[in-house]
Amino acid sequence: MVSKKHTVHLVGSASGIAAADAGCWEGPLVLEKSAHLQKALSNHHISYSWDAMLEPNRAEGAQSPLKVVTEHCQKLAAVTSKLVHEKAFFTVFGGDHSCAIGTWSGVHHQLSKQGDFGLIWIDAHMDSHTPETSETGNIHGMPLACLLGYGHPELITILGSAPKIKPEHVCVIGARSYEPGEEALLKRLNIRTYFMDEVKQRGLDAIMTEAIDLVNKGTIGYGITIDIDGIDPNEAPGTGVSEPDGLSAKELCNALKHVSGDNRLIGSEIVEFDPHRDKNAKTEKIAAQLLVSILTGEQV
Ligand SMILES: [Mn+2]
Repeated sequence: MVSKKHTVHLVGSASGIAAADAGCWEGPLVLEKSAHLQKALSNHHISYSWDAMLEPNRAEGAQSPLKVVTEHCQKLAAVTSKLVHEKAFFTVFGGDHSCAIGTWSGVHHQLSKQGDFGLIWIDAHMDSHTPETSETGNIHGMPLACLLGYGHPELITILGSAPKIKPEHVCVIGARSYEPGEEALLKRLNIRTYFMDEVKQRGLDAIMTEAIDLVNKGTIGYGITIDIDGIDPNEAPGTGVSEPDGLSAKELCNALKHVSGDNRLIGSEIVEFDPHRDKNAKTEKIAAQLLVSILTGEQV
């Protein structure tokens, strides 16, 4: 009944340049060598390859963060575009969440002639700032707005014109920390946002089922992007901007069975794992569990 994905193409986005605390840049490098990840994948008979490990140009003072992030996302978009062309199921490991601009611009580049795609955005935050509403200017607070066509011109037009995705094809799950400017944008665009209160009330299983219906309406497929900070920091301390009262990792892995069995799932993303803040590899193990659940619907 469940169509399992036995092969996954892994891509690392080893960049934290768009975040205030850049520690997450090493997340993908740690996962590439992670015995926990290797064991989880082999226990579930999943074959995998690391197709790319992209590192941004960190030459100090040479370029603005905007330029570095733009170039980095262009490279990432080229990788995901190629993988989608090859019908290869992918998971991008970030790095800060600005990688989503690259990941999903690449998907858009490959699929836009065929139709629109949807996106499930799991996150404690809304990531929907524009340069006008952001107090910090940190680009990792802007990727969803960018994909919707709002933001720095060079970021919203990576591998093609803006927008990459339509508001009616997006939903946000787990939001609990945000600022008025980004909340106003999502409200104005009428984007379905499942705040933590609603998730607690209805359960993640029901929410995920509804979210999948939403991203499947009027689209030819959809993606999922999971920010580690969506999960409760007691369970997943290894992330840069943690917020209390988050999703249960177990409940999230369980709910992912609904996407794993769905052939319309194009690719996935797991971001903001910061190994420097991790405790006893708790978050590293959760990243591995999330991947297994996305691929097989099974729990580690
Ligand atoms: Mn995020």
